Amino acid sequence: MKSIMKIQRRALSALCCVALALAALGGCGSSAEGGNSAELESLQAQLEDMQRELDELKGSQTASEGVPAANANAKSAESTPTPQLNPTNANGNFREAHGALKVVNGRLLDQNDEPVRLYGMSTHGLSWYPQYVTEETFRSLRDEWGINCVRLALYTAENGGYCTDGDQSMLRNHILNGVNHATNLGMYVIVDWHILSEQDPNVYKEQAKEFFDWVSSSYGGYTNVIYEICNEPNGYATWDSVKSYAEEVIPVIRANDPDALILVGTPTWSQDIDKALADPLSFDNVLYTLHFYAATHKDELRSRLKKCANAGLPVFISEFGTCDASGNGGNDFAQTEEWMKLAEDYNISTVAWNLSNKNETSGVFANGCEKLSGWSDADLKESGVWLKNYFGGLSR
Ligand code: IDC
Repeated sequence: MKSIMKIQRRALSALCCVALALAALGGCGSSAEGGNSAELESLQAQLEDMQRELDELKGSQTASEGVPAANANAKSAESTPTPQLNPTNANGNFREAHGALKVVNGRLLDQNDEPVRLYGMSTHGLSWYPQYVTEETFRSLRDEWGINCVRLALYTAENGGYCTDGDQSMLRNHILNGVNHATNLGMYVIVDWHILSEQDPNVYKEQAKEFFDWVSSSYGGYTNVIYEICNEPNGYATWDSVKSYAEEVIPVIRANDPDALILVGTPTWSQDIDKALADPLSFDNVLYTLHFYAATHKDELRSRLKKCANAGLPVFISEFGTCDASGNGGNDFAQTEEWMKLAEDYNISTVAWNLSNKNETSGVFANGCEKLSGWSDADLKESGVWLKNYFGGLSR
C-alpha cells in the first residue's frame, strides 16, 4: 500500500512539472525549442513508467488479497493467473472459462453448453493430512499436474471424524481454506461428506443437513463449488435409504445454491450406479458417483458403467485408485488405462485418491517426503508419477 502511495505522489509531482512545462511552451507559441519538447517527452515517459508500476502493484495486491472470507461475495475472488498445463483450458482461468456446470441429458456441460471434464485429486482425510490444503499445493497440482479440481475429503465417522471426535471448527476451517484456494486458482472444488464406516448416510443425516446448510450458505454464489453428499454408502445401506437421505439433504443445499452441482454416492462403496439408474432422483444437476480401484475393479464394473452411461445416467468418478480397494497393494496401470479410456469416451470426470505421504500405495507423495509443492518424480510414489503424467496430458 505504501509503495502505491509513493508512486502516486511521484506521479503527482511529475504531472505538475508537465503542466508547468506546457505553460512555458504555451508562452513560446507554436515554435517550441527542441530542448523543451525533449524535456516534455521525458516527463511523459516517466509518467508512463509510473503508471505501469502502479498497475503492476495493483495487480499483485489484488492477487494477494484475493482470498475471500467464507461469506464474501463470490465476485471478489475473480482475478487469478492463467493455468499453464490444462488441456481443456485454452481460455485462461478454467473456472471463469467454464462457469456454472450443469447436467443435460446425462452429460456434464459448462456455461457455454460445451462438454467439460474435471481432472481432480482428492485430499486424504482433512483431520490427518491438512497440510496439503494450501494455495502452494493446489497451484503446483494445477500448473504441473494439469489438475482443475480438488476434492476435500471430510471423514464423518472415523477417529477425528466430523461427527465423532473431530475438531469441527478446525475441520470447517480446512473446508473454507480449500474452497478459497481453489477459487483463487480458477479450479473447481468438491466438498466431500466422506461417510465410510457408518455405512448408511442416514446415521449422521442431521449433521449432514447442518453442515451442507453452512457450506451452501457460505458459497451459494460460487459456481465452482460441488457438493458430494455421501462418499460411499456400503454394507446394509440400500439405494432406497440413500435416496431418502438425498431427498432431505439436497433441498437444504438448493435453498442456498439453487443450481449447484450435487454428487450422490451409490451403495456398495459407490459401485451400484445401476440402482440409481433404475430409480433416479428427481432433482436437476445431480450426478451419481462410481468409484473404482483398478487392481480390484475391472471389466464387470466397467460394463456397468457403459450400460448406465449409454442409458443416459449422469456419472462422476469422484474417487479412484491405481491400486486395490484397500488403497494399498500393487498398482495396476494397465487396468487404470482401460478405465481412463472409458472415462474419456464418455467424457466422465475423474478424481484420484489421495494427497498424502502416508505409507500406502495410493498416497501419491513418497513416504517421508515433506514437500508441499514442486515435487520431482523422486518425491512421488509410482501412483503419483502415473497420475501426474496422465492428468498433465503426457500419457493421454
Ligand atoms: C482409506 C485411506 C486409509 C485410511 C482409510 C480409513 O487410504 O489411509 O486409513 O481410508 O478408513 C475408499 C474410501 C477411502 C479409503 C480408500 C482406500 O473412500 O476413504 O481410504 N477407499 O481404502 N473406498 C474405496 C477405497
